[in-house]
Parts: sequence; C-alpha cells; structure tokens
Amino acid sequence: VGYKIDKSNFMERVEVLCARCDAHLGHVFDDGPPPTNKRYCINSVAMKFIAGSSFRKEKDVKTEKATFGAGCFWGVEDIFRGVKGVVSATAGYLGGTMKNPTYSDVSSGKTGHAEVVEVIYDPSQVSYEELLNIFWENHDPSQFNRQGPDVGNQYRSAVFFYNKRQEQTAKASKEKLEKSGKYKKPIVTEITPASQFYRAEEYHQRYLEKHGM
Ligand code: MHO
Repeated sequence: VGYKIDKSNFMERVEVLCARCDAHLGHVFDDGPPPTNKRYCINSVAMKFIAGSSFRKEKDVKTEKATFGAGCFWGVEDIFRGVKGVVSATAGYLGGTMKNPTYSDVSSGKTGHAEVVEVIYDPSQVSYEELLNIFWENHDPSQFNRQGPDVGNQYRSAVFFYNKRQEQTAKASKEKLEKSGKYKKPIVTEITPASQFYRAEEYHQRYLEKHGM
C-alpha cells in the first residue's frame, strides 16, 4: 500500500492507497495494538474475500527489492517513488546493530544504521541498473559519512544488495562511475549485503509530500 496525507473534513489523517494504482483503500491511525500501534481502517469495498490462494498466483506482479542509503531519506524516498515501475518507496533504517531503532536512536550515530529507502519495483518496467543510476545522480557518493549539511554515519552512501546479481551490478555500476571521472575524490559508497530493514516512523514517510515540498 501507499500513504498520503489527507487534510479533508477539517482533520489530518493518513490515507491508505493502492501503491500501484492510487485507489483509495482507507486510513491508518496510531491507536492500534502493539507492536506497530497501527490501526488500518480499511473500507470494506476495498476488500474482496477469496478462498484459497489461486488469485495471488495469477495477479501478482513479480516485484524485486532494492535498498539505498544516500543521505537524509526524505528526498531520496520522494525521488524513487516518482520513478515509473517503482511500486513503493519506504523510508527506514538498515545496516546497524540495534533492533527496532527509532529516528532519535539512529540520529545519535551510535546504532550503525543508515537512513535508507527500500524500493519495491517491477523489473519489467525499470531495471536495477536504472535505479542505481538514479541513486548516483541524486547524491554525492564521494562524501564520506555525510551528505552536505547532514553529517554522521547514518548519512553514508550505501547500496544494500539482496543477491549476487545485485551485488555484481552495483559494483560494476560504481566502477563505471569512478572511471567516468565525474568525481575528483574516490567514491566511498559501501556495497554490502542487506540486513533487517526497519520502517521509519510514519511522519518520516512521504515527508516532502506532507510538507508540500
Ligand atoms: N537536515 C535534516 C535531516 C533530517 S533527515 C530525516 C534535519 O536535521 O532534520 O535525517
């Protein structure tokens, strides 16, 4: 699903939409049960009960996952969501030691997590290589543990891969950029296996959109 701020009817709510076609599904509130405390209030018309699992098999688009760290996740998430073939882009934390970190934990720079964006995409519409190009173009991979004014290892440039093919593609892509001579300084981007992804707090999702940026 996707999320969007909904300011209609004199209140502010988070609307839940189909990530693929933007159809309205309902709203999500923060007064649900632990561990997430989320309460998805989904309109019954948006749901269809189908006994068995045959529906999934024929309707599912085969998606893949890619995760990038390129500084503050607000902008990175916004860019990837706009890419054709991207089903969802989620801001989160990955690559550290602490379980279920909060934004303030990660901001301390002590958890080892990077601010990342998890991208779910349809490889028949956009390739991993194209996503890598978007990643390179939207930050400065020659800055070590920072992006502009944001300083700390949580802002490091990083590709977290999910399989050998992604690893090889990312490494080749990095080498190509190095050889292009675009940057005088070496490219410091880490290319390492992905570990557990932790979704960031709701107010960090679609941050730029929510703030009209
Ligand atoms: N420069 C921003 C970074 C936010 S980001 C989610 C700030 O200091 O709030 O790390």
